[in-house]
Amino acid sequence: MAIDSAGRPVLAMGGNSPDIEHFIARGVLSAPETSITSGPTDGATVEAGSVQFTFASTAEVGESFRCSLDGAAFAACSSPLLPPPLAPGSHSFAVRALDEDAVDLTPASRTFTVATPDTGVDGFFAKAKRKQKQKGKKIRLEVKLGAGEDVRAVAKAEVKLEGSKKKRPMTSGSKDIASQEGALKLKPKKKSDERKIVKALKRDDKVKAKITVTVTDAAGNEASKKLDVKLVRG
Ligand SMILES: [Ca+2]
Repeated sequence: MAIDSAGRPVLAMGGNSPDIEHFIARGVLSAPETSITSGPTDGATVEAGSVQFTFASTAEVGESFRCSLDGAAFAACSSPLLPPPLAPGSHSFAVRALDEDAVDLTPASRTFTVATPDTGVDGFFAKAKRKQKQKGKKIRLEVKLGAGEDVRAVAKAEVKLEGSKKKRPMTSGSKDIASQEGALKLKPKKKSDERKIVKALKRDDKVKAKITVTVTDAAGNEASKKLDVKLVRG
């Protein structure tokens, strides 16, 4: 085989023969180019467990791949590649194609970040006045709450009147607490309960309520707090 001035092999017969096509395909004349076709893009932040790469190359004969995760030695791999679960933080991925004779000397690579999983509600608190004063014919309980992130909040309560074991439900309905801090107002689910509570307060009976405040963050994590209060005539 003849060698040209640049050190490349040339075919004596020249022209566009099938032999040349074969030579190129075998990587003698050019190494395959590798490309990453899907997966985390450069600089992206992704959820742990969602990382998967697919890749392709220009190799035509005997294509295979070698992958490297976080700078480890290149090892045989195939597309799609689903790496083991990655710890939160920065990661890098590189892949190079090989064909029968040559290896891609310029691997395709991506650098990305795996997000810290959201496993809880940040900085949640809820509080209520121990004595909740009631005026007129409406019964209302109020709680204050907040969180270090946006949450959806709901408060529910069970009211017990002196001398009765019956639980009379109150609820606030759901509310978005996006400004870190907010309040929820609860009212009785039933008008008949509201009337009975008003009457009990007029008699100065003991009226107690157990409130449960529940918040849910954007990732679906829940936190809740129970608060014991008394209802008094105000
Ligand atoms: Ca959270």
